[in-house]
Amino acid sequence: MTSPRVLAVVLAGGEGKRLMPLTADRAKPAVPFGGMYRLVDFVLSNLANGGYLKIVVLTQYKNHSLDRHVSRTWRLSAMLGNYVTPVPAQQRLGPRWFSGSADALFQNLNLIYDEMPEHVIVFGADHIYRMDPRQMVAQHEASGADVTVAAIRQPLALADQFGVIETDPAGRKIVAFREKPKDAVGLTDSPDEVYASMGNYVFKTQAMIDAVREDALDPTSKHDLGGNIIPMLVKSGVADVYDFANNVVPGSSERDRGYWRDVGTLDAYYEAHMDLIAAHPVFNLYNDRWPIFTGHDPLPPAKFVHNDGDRVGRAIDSLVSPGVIVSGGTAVRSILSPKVVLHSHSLVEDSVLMDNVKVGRGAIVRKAIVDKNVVIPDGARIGFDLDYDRTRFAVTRGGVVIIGKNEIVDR
Ligand code: ADQ
Repeated sequence: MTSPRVLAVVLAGGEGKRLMPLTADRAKPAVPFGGMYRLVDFVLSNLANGGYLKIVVLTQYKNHSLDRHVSRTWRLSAMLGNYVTPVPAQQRLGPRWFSGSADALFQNLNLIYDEMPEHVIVFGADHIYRMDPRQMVAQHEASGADVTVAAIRQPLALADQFGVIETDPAGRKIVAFREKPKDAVGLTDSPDEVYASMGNYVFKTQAMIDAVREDALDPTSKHDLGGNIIPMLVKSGVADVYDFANNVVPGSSERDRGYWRDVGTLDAYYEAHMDLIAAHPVFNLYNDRWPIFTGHDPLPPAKFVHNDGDRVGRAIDSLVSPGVIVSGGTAVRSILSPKVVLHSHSLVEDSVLMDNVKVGRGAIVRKAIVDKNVVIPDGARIGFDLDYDRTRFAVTRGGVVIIGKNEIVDR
């Protein structure tokens, strides 16, 4: 059997308000992650590894760095008919920008007509995970459903952040879908969990076109996929669930199977980083049978210098990117992005330093996320006195200090 023709649409218009200040001047899917990546690289890598190489990326808010990253990094062979194309909201129909995700699809129906696929994959761009989308498409094709929604068990306490799914007893057909309900109840076999939509869908093309067109005519609709389109298709009785627990990615291990993180808040974003640095991480960046692709300017290798007297240039339980110079400073349980410099006697612990952060002599940084280009002056203390830090930076509920891009830091 030949594979069906599939077009992939990546929804990358999220504003990411809860990730402020990291989203002050970049869209959420463009937020850096894991030293070398941006959030959007995870979904694009999943699609590319699955062989889905016709991809449009719908962007919206503050899309400059996102568009630049996608068009520079994700250049596929046009000769073979492959593409990853960012489509900014301004280029779409009419004077208004689109509102919800269903409106984004509606305004881009021309891209669907151009390609005439049999199925349309619509995936979000805000998650850290590995998934083989071919397995979901195969189920969708075999069942003949109009839409198949990927789902994962999540804590009941988080139900109001997700689309919550109820299935028939066989666990296949969706009988109810409620977007971010405040009164969700747990699963019968696990009262502290709900079955949550991952915001990843596979549609039969015509079913999707009909649904978003009908929705566009409804003045009361929020034009949201989770809030409007999926409930509409559930009512017509042709919506199925795809259980992410059944997805097996080549090269994955028992440990990292089923890993999926919604990094919607700063604490979740921080925790997902900490997931990377354990000796046997629950999310393994080193699975080369399902690589996470990204792109960077060519940079020299990371360098560790000055290990004399009381100075030590070293990194322990950390990820260290190209272009980093650890010059007589120490990093522990931290992520150092390209071009970070740690000067003599500095100490960085349990922290995420983004591109080009400079840590001065004797400075100490603890449990912090430091955005691009920030200079931590000699002798500064970050993450020691959270009351003081709160007067100058954001500090999360979990006690993580966040220093925004280009912010000036005093000692
Ligand atoms: P949310 O993430 O809250 O819930 P939404 O804000 O619509 O829903 O974002 C979904 C995806 O679409 C994100 O990747 C976002 O970047 C993007 N997006 C949003 N509006 C867009 C627009 N106008 N144009 C382009 N892209 C846009 C969704 C589902 C829930 C599900 C969670 C899982 O609605 O049912 O449980 O994802 O995290």
